[in-house]
Amino acid sequence: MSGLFITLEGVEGVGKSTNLLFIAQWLQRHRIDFVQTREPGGTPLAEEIRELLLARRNEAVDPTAELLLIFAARAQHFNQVITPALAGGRWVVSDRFTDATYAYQGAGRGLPVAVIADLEAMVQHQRQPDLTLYLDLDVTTGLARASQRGQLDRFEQEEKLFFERVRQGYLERVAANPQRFAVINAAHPLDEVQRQIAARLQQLVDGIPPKNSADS
Ligand code: Z5A
Repeated sequence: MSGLFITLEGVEGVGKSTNLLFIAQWLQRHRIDFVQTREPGGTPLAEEIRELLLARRNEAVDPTAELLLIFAARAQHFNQVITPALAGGRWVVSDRFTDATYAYQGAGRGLPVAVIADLEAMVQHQRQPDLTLYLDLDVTTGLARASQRGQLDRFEQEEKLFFERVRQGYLERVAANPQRFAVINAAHPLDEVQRQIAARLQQLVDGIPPKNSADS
């Protein structure tokens, strides 16, 4: 039996890394065999591409070059890690996946959705995550949380308006795919956020589709 594919999405500082740890512990407690991974990245080559993408540089990065690098990393990750794990019955939990491309390169950078959709079809065919946990938070709070970390990477240097567009892009993805997304209100205290995540995971185990409300 194929494993299930879970992705975690959201703008800067919503708490993806923090909650990925919680999800890993939840799956371990429920004796579910899983692979924890991330995008861009997840294989040695894809991690090298991640470094290229995140590095601050004097040369402006062309948005199309950025998009193609992201999908190059994704092709490697999808074919070398995600697909074999799922085929072997393991679950896959990924910190970001293609929804991030629609949000950052589509809504954020203004690249055409049709181009992203073509690359998506080429790389992952029809495969979509079984559940996407979208952590929603206002951009000001997210950036304030993220700013507690060290030096900003190339994406983190973007202006607030860029992240507002990204958040809007995510919300449009949620509206277009209500059967796949579970919206988690990341403004709540961490224990409440994790209570909501655990409830969604339990629904997935029980075969119940998400209801897509931020405060259930
Ligand atoms: N990118 C792209 O452009 N296109 C794509 O297709 C893909 C990615 C796949 C790297 O992603 C960049 O790649 C990303 C978009 C681009 N850049 N940006 N921006 P990343 O996921 O590795 O980087 P990130 O977005 O900066 O995520 P992060 O650094 O891992 O942040 P986070 O995981 O969302 O937050 P956190 O580190 O878990 O939490 C931040 C702080 O908030 C921390 O102190 C926590 O303790 C605190 N926190 C967390 N939850 C709470 C709650 N509920 N209350 C209070 N405080 C909290």
